[in-house]
Amino acid sequence: MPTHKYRFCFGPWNISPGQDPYGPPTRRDQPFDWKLAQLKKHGFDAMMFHDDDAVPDIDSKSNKQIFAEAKELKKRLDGEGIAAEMVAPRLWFAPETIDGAYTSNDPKHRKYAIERSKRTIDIAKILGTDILVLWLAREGTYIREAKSGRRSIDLIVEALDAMLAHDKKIRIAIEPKPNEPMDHAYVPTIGHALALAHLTRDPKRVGCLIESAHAILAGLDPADEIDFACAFGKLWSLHLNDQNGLKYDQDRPFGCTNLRSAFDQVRVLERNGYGKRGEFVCFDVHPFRTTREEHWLAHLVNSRTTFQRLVEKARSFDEKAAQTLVKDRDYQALDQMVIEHLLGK
Ligand code: XUL
Ligand code: MN
Repeated sequence: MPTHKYRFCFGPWNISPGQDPYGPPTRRDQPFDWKLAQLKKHGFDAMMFHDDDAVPDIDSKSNKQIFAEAKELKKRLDGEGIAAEMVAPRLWFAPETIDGAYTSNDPKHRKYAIERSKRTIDIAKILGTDILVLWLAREGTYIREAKSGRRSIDLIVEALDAMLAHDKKIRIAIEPKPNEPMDHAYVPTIGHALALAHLTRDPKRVGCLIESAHAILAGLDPADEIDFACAFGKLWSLHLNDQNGLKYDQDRPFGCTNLRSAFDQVRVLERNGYGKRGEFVCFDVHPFRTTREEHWLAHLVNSRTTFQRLVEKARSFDEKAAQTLVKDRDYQALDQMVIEHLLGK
């Protein structure tokens, strides 16, 4: 099996202060500079950005100010030797996106969402990445009768077309999630994301980002989702984490709940040569609420360690022996072979 080195990243939101809907933060919030220093100190290669991680209070700033601040950030990143992996418009916070962004029933709010997405593309360009990530957080419904599903698809395609036209180089990676904050999202799986690409003006520039927890929430196997996206050459980014069943989005450390599923994800990444075309392995994980400040980066470092240990496991897995068992249709023995391999025998 050909080998290569992986490059790792996370976002500033992954060093979170611990609040949940039932209680306040348990750690003091830290400024961006501290987070960047932590990323570097722990040997990560790149940072992911929401538009307002890159340019705080973006809605109150002129384009001139936005571009100047993005350029300033680019200088700092270059100085630290840190790449920007992607930029994503945070289209779920502003009053304009209460009823959705591209699918809002209010045309003024749809316009706001598209304009903000174009600014995000400009920021991505300044930061030196051609990846725009779209987590379509509020593109869905709280009640089925509030929107037309068909019209919503047309509106999402219209918005994607406006973004593709705004910049000839930008690639859009859609990050599907089936629910939360919505009851049902319009783009819940990788199949939906890649089908949408074909309705746009430039299908080649619309791909996807897979998050393990989001696939699990859709009742799907993250490894199969990875294989599906790779069959189309469309896996442009990745949020590895874990999720214990059909609950709220947990963003647990990679491998925390289901080590075998984590092994399967790493195995298909290896098989598909993920990372060889410049893609990064990102961890969209959060510290537990109970985590003390002195252990604040542990969930990220541990996720990377688990990933690297599983790369070794994938590379040392006896594929020939496995294929013999497949040929004999002895899946019971194959099952035990995987378990013994993971247990270290
Ligand atoms: C939400 C989620 C986001 C995106 C970035 O569940 O995963 O953090 O990854 O917008
Ligand atoms: Mn994510």
